[in-house]
Amino acid sequence: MDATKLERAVQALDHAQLVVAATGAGMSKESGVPTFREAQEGLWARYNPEELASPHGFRRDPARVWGWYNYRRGIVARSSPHAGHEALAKLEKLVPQVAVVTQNIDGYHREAGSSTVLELHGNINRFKCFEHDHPVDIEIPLATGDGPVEPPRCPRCGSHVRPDVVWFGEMLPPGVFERAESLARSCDVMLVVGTSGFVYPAAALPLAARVGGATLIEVNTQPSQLTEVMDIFLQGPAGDVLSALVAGLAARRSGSGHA
Ligand code: BV8
Repeated sequence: MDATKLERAVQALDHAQLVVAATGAGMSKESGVPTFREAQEGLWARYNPEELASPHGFRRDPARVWGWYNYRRGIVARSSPHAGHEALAKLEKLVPQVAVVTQNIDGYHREAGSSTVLELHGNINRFKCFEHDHPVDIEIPLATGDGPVEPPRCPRCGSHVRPDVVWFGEMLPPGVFERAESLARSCDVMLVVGTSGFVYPAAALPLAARVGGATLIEVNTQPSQLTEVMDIFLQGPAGDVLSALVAGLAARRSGSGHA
């Protein structure tokens, strides 16, 4: 990791009132959760993820899609947030306001202690019914295999239960993106962590931050679709880089005697 770039990033954080961390699947990779496109391991290698994560994919074969989410839910349940999630939670003690805007559905940011988390694409551990979005509060046994599983039925209307996540072609939860966009436009620093920048409207948030005059800092193991609009690109895994950023800021503060 480039020490000069890291120092520049720490300086930007040191002067920030509001920091927004925009995170994607790469944020959870070191927790052992495969990134979205890599989730196609084994049985899932032959399906297009945008096919599985879609209403028509579910309508066409509810058991295959439900089984895929069971398999992913099992991975999430058997793992936990890593040092990078914890670093973002710690950042709240060093910066007046921190908001996490995540594309991830694993709930790890809240679990690690972040207090303001916007889940743009929902949560894999929340359920609703397919036909009427009735919230469905059920305990789902953790998947043992990764094959198709017939989804349960809504107790109110009898339609299939589905994960309460945003599928391709579906609108984001009302108000969530608008709030994320307004935070992006007014933040001083946006950390863009572990996202390839392919999926909209999430990928538009760094552009909104840029328009708002924020310093854009990307943390990724490789360049993404967004790297060219970044002010600073810190190449490396989220856990290492975010931990180094927050440690650098804490050291700067204790060294200079700031509170
Ligand atoms: C919508 C929940 C209005 C489900 C997800 C043509 C052009 C532009 C847009 C569109 C288009 N056609 C259709 C659209 C809209 C579409 C879209 O963007 N499609 C893309 C494919 C072009 N968007 C939608 O449909 C959205 N809704 O627009 O509503 C509307 C309504 C009707 C009709 C039209 C429009 C809804 C999108 C939400 C879909 N749901 N997730 C689930 O998870 O199962 S998306 C899902 O995939 C994730 O949530 C995430 O958003 C995305 C994966 O992207 P990333 O998170 O970036 O992950 P990825 O694997 O791609 O990259 C990982 C990155 O991490 C890499 O850069 C890698 O280098 C890095 N990395 C790896 N290891 C590490 C690391 N970085 C740091 N540390 C590491 N250790």
